[in-house]
This record gives sequence, C-alpha cells and structure tokens, in this order.
Amino acid sequence: MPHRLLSTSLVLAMVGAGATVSTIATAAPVGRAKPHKAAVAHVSIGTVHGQYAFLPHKIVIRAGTTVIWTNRSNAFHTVTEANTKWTSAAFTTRKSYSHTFSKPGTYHYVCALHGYMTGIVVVTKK
Ligand SMILES: [Cu+2]
Repeated sequence: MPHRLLSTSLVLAMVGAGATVSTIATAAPVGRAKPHKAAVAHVSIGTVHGQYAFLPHKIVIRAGTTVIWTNRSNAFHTVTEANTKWTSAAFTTRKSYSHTFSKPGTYHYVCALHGYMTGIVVVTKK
C-alpha cells in the first residue's frame, strides 16, 4: 500500500530529525494488543467512561519499534516512563509524542498530569 509506506516514511523522517512532539497528518489506527510487524505502533489518548486513558492500555511490539502516542482528548497529557527514565513534555490535542524501544522488556508508563492514566509497552525480541 503506497499510502501507508509514505506515511511511515514521513513519521520515521520526523523521528530521525529529532522531533519528539509533532502533528501527525494522517489518522492513526488504534494499536492492537499483539505483536506489530511494522516499525511504528500507535497509541491514542482518549476518554473511557469519563476518564482519560491510553488506548489500548497495553501493546506488544518488537524491539526497534517506534510508538507514537497521539492526543485525541481535550486536555494536556504526558507519556512518562514509570521511573521517569524518559518522558514527553505535556502535549495538547492532536499533538503526538514518539519513543523508540530498542531493548526487549516490559515498560510501564503514566501521565504525569493524571496519575490514574497508566499504560504498558511490552517489547519482544526482533
Ligand atoms: Cu493525562
């Protein structure tokens, strides 16, 4: 699918340029809780039962995958590793943050502005 290749290249180019907070022009599909073959996985930030949430709560990816969190809610959020080894700045509606996971492991993260917002990224071997 040429369109998908184009958008993936765009995202990778943006990541390569060091952009950590950026607007994604195309609609991001909601990620699924199984291994992704693509080099990019998506997590939306939305609202479930009146509370902000990372959707899906847990994703499983291969090492080397870049996860892109896109804020589809009406509030600022962060994506912050549970031990604050890495974090985004607070980013607002329609903005995104990306982080590349190079090592296998289980990574817990939270929103620093809403402590109840948690998520998990499981990184498997390549
Ligand atoms: Cu939040």
